[in-house]
Amino acid sequence: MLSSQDSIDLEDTFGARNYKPLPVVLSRGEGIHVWDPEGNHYLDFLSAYSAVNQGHCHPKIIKALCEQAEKLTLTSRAFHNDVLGEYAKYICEYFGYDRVLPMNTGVEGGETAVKLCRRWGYDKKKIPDGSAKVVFAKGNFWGRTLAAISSSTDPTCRARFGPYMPGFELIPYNDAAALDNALQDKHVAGFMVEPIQGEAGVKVPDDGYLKAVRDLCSKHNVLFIADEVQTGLGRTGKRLACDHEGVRPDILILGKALSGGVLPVSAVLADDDIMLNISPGEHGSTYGGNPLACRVAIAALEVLEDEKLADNALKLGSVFREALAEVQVSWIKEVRGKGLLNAVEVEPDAGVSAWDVCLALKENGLLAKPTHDTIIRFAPPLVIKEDELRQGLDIIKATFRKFA
Ligand code: IF1
Repeated sequence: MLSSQDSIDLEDTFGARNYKPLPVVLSRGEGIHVWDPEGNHYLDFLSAYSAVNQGHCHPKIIKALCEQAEKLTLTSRAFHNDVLGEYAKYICEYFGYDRVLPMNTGVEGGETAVKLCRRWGYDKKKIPDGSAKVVFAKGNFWGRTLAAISSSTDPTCRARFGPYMPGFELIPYNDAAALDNALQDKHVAGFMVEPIQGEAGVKVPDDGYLKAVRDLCSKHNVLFIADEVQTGLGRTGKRLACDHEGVRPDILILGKALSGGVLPVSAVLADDDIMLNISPGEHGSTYGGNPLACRVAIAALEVLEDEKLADNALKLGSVFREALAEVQVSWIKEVRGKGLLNAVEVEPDAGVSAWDVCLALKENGLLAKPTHDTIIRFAPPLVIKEDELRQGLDIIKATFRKFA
């Protein structure tokens, strides 16, 4: 087995330099635990950005993967396979939609949602062909494709990749009045929004915002597209983050933990009135709906339900935030989040770097990563037990105090 340094050196020599990872190499994962090649243990408090909600290498999901992998992995959609129909029924009944369009990565889910939305705009809302608009919230992140970065307000994601996709409009997040105003435009087909903005730094909107989004989209005959790629599947303490306000999006985008971190699986769910405007041959992907992904996704969704992971996230999320609220260090600006999607914001001029804090956390056996320089996201797998969470909190508090 390669040493940590060997792995880092090889990556640095032969890999693109599109990331700056924390200086840690992971070689084994189980539940909330990960180890480096030298056998050093860490608590994973990032969960691959909420793709490993079920914990690393969950036995039931791995079993489903291995059994299917020995039978049939990919047929393409040129032919049927004997798993997609079963999966489609399962996930549609699980979330209460008429139909699912299976894709692979989260951003493909977003692209699919925008295409479905524009097509519905032309076919059902009678927007003149080629002039549909989709509204997004400033601070959004839904991936790295040219369409996704066209709606981005983050220069790191967007700069010097133009020209950009036309027909995208931006309004402030968590601002119902701005949304009401934007939706007056009859060419607007949809509003795509994260119920909690993950990459922006776990930005939790005011209670009632999602309800306002739902009502305003209905009022203006605009599709409410919920990007639940990061917030969905139990992460915020409910099956979907939209469930906190009991709102039902017209288009639901899932990804990440839909496969329990085993392979890329994403899905777009919608009712017939939206989904059936795309006819055969008008959209798809080689791997979309492959039998391996479908088997894994069924197992991943079953685990969420069987192990009541959303309830666990709701309960332990409160424990986490209450414990951190007691930590008396001057440089903490705010502790915020919902369920087990939480963040600590560092006072910008406190002279404490979130990166240095994360380095120290790693030295103390806990993995987290900063976003936007001053925000440390904490998102352990939802299978974490209270005593394990308190172990993590002990590490976090002790590390934070070193920066007091
Ligand atoms: C990276 C960020 C998180 C997402 C939401 C769609 C997607 C993502 C809400 C696209 C993906 C990932 C991308 C990954 C790191 C991670 C991330 F830091 F980039 F922004 F989670 F916050 N919608 N987020 O969060 O899904 O195509 O990646 O499967 O690009 O570094 P994807």
